[in-house]
Amino acid sequence: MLNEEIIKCFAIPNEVAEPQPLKIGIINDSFIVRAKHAGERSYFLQRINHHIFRNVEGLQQNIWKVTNHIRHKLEAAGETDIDRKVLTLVPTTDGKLYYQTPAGDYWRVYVLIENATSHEKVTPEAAELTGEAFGRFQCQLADLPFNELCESIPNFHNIEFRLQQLDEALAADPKGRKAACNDIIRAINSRREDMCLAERLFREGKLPKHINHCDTKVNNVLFDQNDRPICIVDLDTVMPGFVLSDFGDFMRIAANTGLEDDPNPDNVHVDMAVFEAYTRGYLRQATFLTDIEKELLPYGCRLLSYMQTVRFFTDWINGDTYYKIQYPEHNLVRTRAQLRLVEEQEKMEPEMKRAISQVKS
Ligand code: GN1
Ligand code: MG
Repeated sequence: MLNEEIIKCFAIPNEVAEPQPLKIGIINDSFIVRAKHAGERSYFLQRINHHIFRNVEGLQQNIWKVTNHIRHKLEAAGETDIDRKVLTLVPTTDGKLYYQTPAGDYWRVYVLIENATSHEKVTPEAAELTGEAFGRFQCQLADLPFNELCESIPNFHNIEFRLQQLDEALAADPKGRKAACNDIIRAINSRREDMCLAERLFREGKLPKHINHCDTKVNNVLFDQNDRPICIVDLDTVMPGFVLSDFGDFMRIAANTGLEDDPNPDNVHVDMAVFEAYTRGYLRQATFLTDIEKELLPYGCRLLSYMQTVRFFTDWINGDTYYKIQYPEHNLVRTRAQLRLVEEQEKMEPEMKRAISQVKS
């Protein structure tokens, strides 16, 4: 089916031009659909990667619930320009949240947010505003019962499950890569118990779950022309989880002086300026946090770096079946860079705690 035929299946009231491909993201395919007449709405068409997101119905329901919930909050607060502050899904002509082609592909359409940009790197100033944006996002969703959403990728941020996947990979060792990785295996094993703390606290009823974004990278925030965050995007992984996930995943990427896949782990340190700035912005908005959630924020940083270490390492052992790689040892390099980040975050934990306590006072 041609993309211009697909777009006709959605309830778009105005005349639009042919979809044009956009080079963003590595999971879904995205297209921009411009209005034919000035002053009318343009749209954002996406093919959903249903190999990764197997429950497209559940995924789209999640996005629908979350965006409507936020929209109602913005309306109640008397905000203007709401279509720029929350994503708007456009249903199909028969009222569904996605269109499935006869060939079995899944498509969805959002209203395009005009005159907005995203950033890959973050300055402390931008980190503070981004912290506010994600804090506000979580706060807006804090009264939406977490079990109203499904896990669009089951056990996505469940470290016990990720360790089990690693154990299965190591037992099979399909590429014979295990023998050369004893140092990594030791480093992962020595931290297992500590890293499963959050899941244990949840089972004991001590740590709550909330709705999380689960992909809190800086490039998932749209900024306006004055470089102020306006809208959180990429809602595919919005699902129940610990607030630690969103805080920790942002810090994993942004409060790191090195790269996620830095070939030289010595470049990897915690960027405390970014950590402090994001924390300041985040805590200003995330007023719903319980004491234990606040206390565990530095732990959340380690947890997410550790989880990513385990996920990259599992993919290395499995023979690179999940993450796209740019060179043969990429997943091993990623694993070592993330493991170093865990070690650095362990060292900096007292500093992080101090920074958090200063924000509170
Ligand atoms: C994937 O594709 P991207 O960059 O949005 C992954 C995240 C990982 C990240 C590591 C659905 O995200 O969980 O943290 O790679 N997303 C999925 O770079 O697995
Ligand atoms: Mg993503």
